[in-house]
Amino acid sequence: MRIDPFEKFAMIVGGILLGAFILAIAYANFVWGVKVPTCEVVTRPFSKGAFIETAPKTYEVQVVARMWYFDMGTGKNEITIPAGSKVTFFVTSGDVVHGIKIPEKNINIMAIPGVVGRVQTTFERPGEYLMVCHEYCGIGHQGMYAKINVIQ
Ligand SMILES: [Cu+2]
Repeated sequence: MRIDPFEKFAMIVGGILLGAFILAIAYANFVWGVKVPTCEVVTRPFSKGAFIETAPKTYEVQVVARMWYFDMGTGKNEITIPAGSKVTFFVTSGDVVHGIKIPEKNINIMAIPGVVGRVQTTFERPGEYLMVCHEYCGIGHQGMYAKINVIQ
């Protein structure tokens, strides 16, 4: 069977790119500790935010994205944690599709009604980290953000 040289070239380039992407994901995972966001199939969607300290410097945050704020169970649009804290975010939406991005931590996860997403990260350095909505969700979208205050 004869294979067109251009098709062969496209398949080789495609294979090389696929391998490069897999290596990049593996490198980010094992060297930088970046975890690929996952869907929690066994966790029931929740309707209220929660901020729970499960161990010293270890937190679980249930985030409910709503028009146009992130409910994290603290009564305000922010949480405060000490430097070095490991935080697991469980993310869902109470209305439409939103997105959560924490640019400094390379976190980008969708907030989808009826689905719980999970992503984990460690905040090593003190500072103010913005959590912004990156999925257009209505007229108040541009003001939809929350803060993660990491203190010394
Ligand atoms: Cu939004």
